[in-house]
Amino acid sequence: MIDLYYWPTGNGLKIGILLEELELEYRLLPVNIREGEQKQAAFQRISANGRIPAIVDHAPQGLSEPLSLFESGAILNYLADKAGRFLPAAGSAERQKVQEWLFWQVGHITPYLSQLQLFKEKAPEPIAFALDLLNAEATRLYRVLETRLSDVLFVAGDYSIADMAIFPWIQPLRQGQDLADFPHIHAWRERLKARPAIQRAYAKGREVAANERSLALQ
Ligand SMILES: N[C@@H](CCC(=O)N[C@@H](CS)C(=O)NCC(=O)O)C(=O)O
Repeated sequence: MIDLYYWPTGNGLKIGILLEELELEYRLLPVNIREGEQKQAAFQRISANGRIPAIVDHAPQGLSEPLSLFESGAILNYLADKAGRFLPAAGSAERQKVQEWLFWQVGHITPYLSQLQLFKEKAPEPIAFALDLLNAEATRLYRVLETRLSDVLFVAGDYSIADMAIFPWIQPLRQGQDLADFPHIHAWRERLKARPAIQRAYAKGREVAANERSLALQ
């Protein structure tokens, strides 16, 4: 059994998608980050950085004690390896491609797009310097993804945890982007939206907090 400490944001949804794709048995444990529950000591014993998502695997292979993990990239890698799906075998070039795009998502997409959303949606007054910089970076990142998807159907070739990490963060309306300018991203996104596992993950997210903006698929 896997416990998923979760809120339906971009980073939470990534793990929900993978667990649904893998059809592993898991328990969704909401951590209401809008009410500050991520600051509670009990949660921070599992997630030292005080952020969702985090997991506890109560039956880790080859270990006698439960294993807890935080950081969405580490969790995606761990679960995909545990199930032997959506992440090619160690030592293969295909695995390195998944890692390349997964690290790109964790290192660029989440930090810049989350800051853009923060400055657009939460700043008490518009700060032109930050908005210009972050809008330009968002467009640049969309171009990187568009160029890649003009060559391949999924970012690392086959559908993988890298697509699952990127998908919840592509919210064009919210991020001031027009997918008419990015037809390959549009087609990739429609392919992913049609996957039953992704639909189930979003439905579970809506049961937890229907108004979370990351759940909007426009
Ligand atoms: N690098 C982390 C980022 C996690 C993260 O930023 N989580 C957000 C929700 S998407 C959070 O817990 N925010 C609560 C807060 O800012 O206090 C990961 O990939 O897991």
